[in-house]
Amino acid sequence: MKSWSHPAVPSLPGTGPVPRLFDTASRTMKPACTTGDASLYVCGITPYDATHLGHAATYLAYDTLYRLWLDAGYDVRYVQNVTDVDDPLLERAAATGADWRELAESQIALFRSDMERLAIIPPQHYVGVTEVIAEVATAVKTLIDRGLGYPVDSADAFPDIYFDTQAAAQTTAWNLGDESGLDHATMLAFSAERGGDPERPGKRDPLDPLLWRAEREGEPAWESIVGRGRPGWHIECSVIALDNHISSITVNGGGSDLVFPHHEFSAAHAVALTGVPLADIYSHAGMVAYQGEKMSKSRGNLVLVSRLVADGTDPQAIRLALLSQHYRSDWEWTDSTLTTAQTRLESWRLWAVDEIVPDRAPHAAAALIASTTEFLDDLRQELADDLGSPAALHLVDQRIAEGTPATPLLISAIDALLGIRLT
Ligand code: 5CA
Ligand code: ZN
Repeated sequence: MKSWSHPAVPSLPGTGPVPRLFDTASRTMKPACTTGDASLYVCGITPYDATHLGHAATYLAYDTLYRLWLDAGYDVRYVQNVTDVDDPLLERAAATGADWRELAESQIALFRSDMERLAIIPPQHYVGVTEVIAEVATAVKTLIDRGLGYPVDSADAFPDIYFDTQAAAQTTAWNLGDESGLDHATMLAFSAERGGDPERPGKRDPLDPLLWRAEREGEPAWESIVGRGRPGWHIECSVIALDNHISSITVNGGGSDLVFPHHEFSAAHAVALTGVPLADIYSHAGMVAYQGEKMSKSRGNLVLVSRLVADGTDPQAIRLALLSQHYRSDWEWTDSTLTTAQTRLESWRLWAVDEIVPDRAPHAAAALIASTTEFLDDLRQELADDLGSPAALHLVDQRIAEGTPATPLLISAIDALLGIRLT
């Protein structure tokens, strides 16, 4: 489906360092990409209640990674999905009397415009699950043929198809916990909370996830080689990622609420289909909370980007507010997060007004070039260290306070690396 428009990203002299990123699977910091081509798959929205600040924070984290890759001279291939058919979307549509397709379409449109306002670089491939039904069904068939998918009968439908976790652990290169590293009790709890159905009778293992849901009355369904129905959630992301990347993905990203079961089983399905790991790095953004709890559609404690903008907030201030928190920490949005960012943005803009072009100040040129170069190097280093955006913002504050003059290069660097346009 249509993505959104690309913000202008100035190119900077020299090249930035290879960014290092925390990998959930190995619990270590890893260089994100050691070849010239970087690829990124980030789990996209389920299109209702978009775009809240939790979503925005997660997409901004991977936008920062993208910007660092560009600065390091990489070609970047970026794929993002849209879960445009799934239980929560259908439930919301039913509860509000909306047509699920119209709900999805309008929310995707809102998401696109919010991403544009926030200057988030778009994926080259933005793919809805409804666009890849046949591909998912083929993957499910392959898993069945390999003894990794099995039917579970239900009273009111044809059988659903489940993934056989234990068979996969015995016959493929994947083991349960490879990605999440969680203990079994936590996996069971997360499965129940996050879209799984550990209590469903007839499954071989309570953790086995749904690959294909057979048609139910009143629910959307598609004809396919595994019968009429629709895709399960995790296989959707495995298939969209595998279809759109040449080889294994450099970084598979999303919020930390996806560590288990979603990313564990997306990885499992991909290994079962291809024999190779889905990604080099499994990266997770922390959860943004509001009023004491995780900001989530189910709780309804949402601060929407579009609402803030409609109330007159500068989207650049929202961006700066989100960048002021480290992407991996869980944190709470408050009014002061925003007012601090607004004050900061004003002071940076005031600094930029007094821009000095080195060529026009020959007597001071050498010192000016030296201070500019050092500033740029430091900014690159802070960000390359696990997307250290709070440290990067403090660095800018500090250099401004010390009287470092604003040069065109520094203004471009803040634009290219932080997505903050000052002039
Ligand atoms: N469609 C699935 C992924 S395949 C999904 O989780 N959709 S979502 O709309 O619920 O979330 C979209 C993205 O925002 C996911 O990466 C999710 O992990 C992230 N996210 C959701 N809530 C928050 C939050 N409160 N803080 C940070 N990130 C969040
Ligand atoms: Zn996903």
